[in-house]
Amino acid sequence: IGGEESLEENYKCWLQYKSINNKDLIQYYHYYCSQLLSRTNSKIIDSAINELQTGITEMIGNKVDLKNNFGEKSGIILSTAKDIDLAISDYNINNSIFSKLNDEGFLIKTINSSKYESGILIVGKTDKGVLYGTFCLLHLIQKNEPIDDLEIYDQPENKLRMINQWDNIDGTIERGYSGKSIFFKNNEFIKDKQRLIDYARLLASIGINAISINNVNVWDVETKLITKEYLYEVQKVVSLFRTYGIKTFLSVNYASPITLGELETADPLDEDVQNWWQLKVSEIYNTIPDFGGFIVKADSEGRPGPFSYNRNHAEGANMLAKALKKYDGILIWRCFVYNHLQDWRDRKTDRARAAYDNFISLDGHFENNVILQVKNGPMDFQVREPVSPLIGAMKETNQMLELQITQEYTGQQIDVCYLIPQWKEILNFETYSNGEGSQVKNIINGINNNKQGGIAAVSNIGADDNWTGNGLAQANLYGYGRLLWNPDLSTDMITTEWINLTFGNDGDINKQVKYILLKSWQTYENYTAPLGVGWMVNPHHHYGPNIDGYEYSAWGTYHFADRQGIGVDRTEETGTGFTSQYFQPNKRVYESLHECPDELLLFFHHVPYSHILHSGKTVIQHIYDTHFKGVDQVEEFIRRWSTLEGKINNINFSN
Ligand code: GCV
Repeated sequence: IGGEESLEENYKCWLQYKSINNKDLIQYYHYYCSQLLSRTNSKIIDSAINELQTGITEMIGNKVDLKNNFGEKSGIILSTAKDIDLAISDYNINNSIFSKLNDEGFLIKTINSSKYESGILIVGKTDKGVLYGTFCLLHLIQKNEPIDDLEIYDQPENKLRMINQWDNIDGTIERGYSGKSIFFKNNEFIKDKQRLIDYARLLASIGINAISINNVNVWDVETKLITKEYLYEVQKVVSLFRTYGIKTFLSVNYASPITLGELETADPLDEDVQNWWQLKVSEIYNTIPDFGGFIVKADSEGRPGPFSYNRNHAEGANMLAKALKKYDGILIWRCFVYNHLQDWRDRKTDRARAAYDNFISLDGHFENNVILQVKNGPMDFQVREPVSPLIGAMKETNQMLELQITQEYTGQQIDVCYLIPQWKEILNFETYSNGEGSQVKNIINGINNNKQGGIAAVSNIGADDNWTGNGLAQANLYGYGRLLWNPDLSTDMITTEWINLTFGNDGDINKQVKYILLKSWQTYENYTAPLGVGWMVNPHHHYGPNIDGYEYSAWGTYHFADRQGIGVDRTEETGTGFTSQYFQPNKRVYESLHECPDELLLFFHHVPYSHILHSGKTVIQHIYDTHFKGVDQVEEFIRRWSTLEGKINNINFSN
């Protein structure tokens, strides 16, 4: 098991395009897909054509010819809505539904016309829609589904669907567990771009439309990415992603004018600083007219920011946003701002409060091309945290959600931990910020409220042959894209899709892999940090277990366990008052020892070990039992996975 074939399969992820063996099916697909024509010319549609030619050829063994007309036979027709006459009666297209689709939406329809070209029509509102429709059709074929009566309308439910790379220009990746960067090496851009093209294909196939290519911790060399020295290389990456409908962003150093040695201050209210950024931004857009914009980590974990000049974060962000606005650029400003030099004896300061406390009073003060990027929880991507109370609380400000695909605190791609169930819970969380119906997914998408918005997540890929170190972690990247496209897709459906596209349609594989994936998040929680306690990891590298790893440190991440009890009192009545940042009834539920859900108990309350949970067990018994249960569950995973030997080529699914 293993060898060349599995290497290639691992690399292809969910774009396997495995050949279909059933002769009847091949003939049937051949009937609809043996030729191809495009009514629209664009680079993005060229990517769709390439993908169709590769994918269909590999799956059904026949070359797909690009034609100007089909003659008697049928084929695939690509077009944007404006380049095709949708009113043709043979097409029988409900024009009114189509006109309601957003700019990235598409229609796939099987047409049997006697007068016009017949076959499968993929019409996008724009060329991006055509590309998304193309991947949708290819996935249907890979899943061996019928295509003779298709009528699919689909569109993304989030405006910005973004990936954040935490890649450093020396080739390392902060919190990366899958090898080195595919972008950079030894302070240069990697010249061979094949890996990036394949990454762009993977991302486009799940609907990702934006990427930032360097770490939010922007060190000295990376600061130069916005200078002549590197801009030309940035432009090459932008052009490559552009052909897959993906906008490219850069993380920038707030103190760039100083670090680059051109000014002595980075004060956002200083005129020289403002002019410096305006010139810088115009230089970037002169080179790269469709550049996405900047992402900024300011006043966070030692990075520079407006606080150094006694300016608030609206003043800090707006200065950059104004420079970008002229070019329709977006400024993504992270809310991960907290004191990382805390005294562990001080129980009044609460890191969980920080994002809200730093930003809430600035609501309505940001330029309309600023989007605040808020981590899903108030701390930092723990296996279990409540949803950040800042989400929804800033009603006059654009917000987007930040998730972490890379498994920094969830097993570092050594342990299996499928995060889709966690993300579904977050997206469905009812904030009550505007009464009922204010779930996270409705606040941040930018669609329901006609604002800018969406979701970003820290990538889990690297230069490993299988991209993600542990092959099962590919499912997190796949599921991330699918959830961004439509947060209402069920976990079960996304998981089945991923398994079928990656491993084929075998019933046993489906059953066992699904079992493992669906149980893995809770299993990981069981054997690491139950009841919302968090941080049971070794310092710096964050792979556990270490109960007191962060207890007597400056990072603000404590569990306050002693011989009497455990947990952080974040109530308004006796604790840090963090609970008061929530809207009712969430505030009441978290404040109350009796109503607080078990899984978050130690996040909100300090209790004796003998405290009885809703489950009827004491806290200490729960901690014992879950740890033993977690180990049993992992053993069961191993047992089930080994039953697939001989069925999965790439059973040694790690590098
Ligand atoms: C990029 C956590 C991580 C850091 C990361 C930071 C952030 O603290 O451990 O590696 O820095 O989050 O999100 O900025």
